[in-house]
Amino acid sequence: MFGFLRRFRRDDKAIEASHSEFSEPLTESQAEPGEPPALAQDAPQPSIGPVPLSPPQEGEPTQTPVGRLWSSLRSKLARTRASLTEGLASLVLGKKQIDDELLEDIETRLLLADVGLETTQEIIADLTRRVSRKELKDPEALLEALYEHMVRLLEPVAQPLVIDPSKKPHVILVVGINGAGKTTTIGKLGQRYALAGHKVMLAAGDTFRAAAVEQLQAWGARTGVSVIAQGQGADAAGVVFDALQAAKARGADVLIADTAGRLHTQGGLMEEVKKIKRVLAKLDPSAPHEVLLVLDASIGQNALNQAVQFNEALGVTGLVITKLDGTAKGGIVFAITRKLGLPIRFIGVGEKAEDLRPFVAREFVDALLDHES
Ligand SMILES: Nc1nc2c(ncn2[C@@H]2O[C@H](COP(=O)(O)OP(=O)(O)OP(=O)(O)O)[C@@H](O)[C@H]2O)c(=O)[nH]1
Ligand SMILES: [Mg+2]
Repeated sequence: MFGFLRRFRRDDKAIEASHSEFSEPLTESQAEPGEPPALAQDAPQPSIGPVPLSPPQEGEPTQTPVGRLWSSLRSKLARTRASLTEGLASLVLGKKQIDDELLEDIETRLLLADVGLETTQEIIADLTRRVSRKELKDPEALLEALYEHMVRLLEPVAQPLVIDPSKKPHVILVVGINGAGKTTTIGKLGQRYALAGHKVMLAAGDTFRAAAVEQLQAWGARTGVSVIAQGQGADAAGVVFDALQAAKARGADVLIADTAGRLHTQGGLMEEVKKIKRVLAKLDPSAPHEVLLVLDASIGQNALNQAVQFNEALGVTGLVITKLDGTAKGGIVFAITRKLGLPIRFIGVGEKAEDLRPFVAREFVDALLDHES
């Protein structure tokens, strides 16, 4: 069931009932930009028949942590969801037949959300084929098929980052271009693993940018995680080498190494990060155990080329896609998946420590399409 269809139906009923003495005005504040306004929570509700049991809507109080998480991911991905679902309800409801207009509208929305031409065409071709075989009986069934198709595309890459307890420490090397969100992601990851009971250390391997070390130290102080650092201008590979030695000596479970932002076109800087990788392997031949590439979702299709080049140079083993909260182009996750097929470990949906979420395909598509599983 899609929340935007249910709300749209409910609002229709509310408008019909708006002259009733029980009805109260709809409030703007509960609606997200671009979404039809929801009914005030404590207003007497007109009778609209059975409402399916569903997760809470934004703005509703939630009792359980699971409820809070669900509601919050939906609100974090609001921009992409709005661009994918806005106005779709009016196009779907009241239609008995699936027509070309609806298929074209879905195609345009997928393209605008940066899902990418190839993936969009593949999805539309699949839906069209199923319509012509009469497998999809009405527009709502079409949307369900779209939803399932999108989940199927992402499920193979939704692979969590598992900390191997036999590695002491499990070394995570974090790479990416300037401003992608590497240091912030490391701060969030440090907190996540520390809360999970791991002994975590961070290595301040960005010795290039002024204040990079302080930024990591501030995260360490905030989350109670130790940071191994030297000053700005120190040799990055040397800092990371020393950090691994210290982490081994202290029996750390996880070491996460920050690196300076670099473009894949900057040959010298790419060599530097390759060197970091090599020196880690001198102390532990199996390290780094994860090369985590951080990609900024808001830079759209440019992220694709970067990812390919970083992968070729460094053998990326996992991705974090950040800033999905600030963009209407969250469909880039599908384009990245098609191009690379690399495991997506986490998504970043804000600047706070708790705004790093393990990537779960169904939960992600639920939030994008306002779907309630
Ligand atoms: N909205 C939002 N902002 C984010 C997210 N992740 C990081 N940021 C912000 O993006 C900006 C850059 O983040 P950094 O972590 O410094 O990025 P970086 O890759 O370490 O940058 P360099 O070290 O300069 O290469 C900061 O203002 C972060 O707060 C996210 O998921 N959502
Ligand atoms: Mg940084």
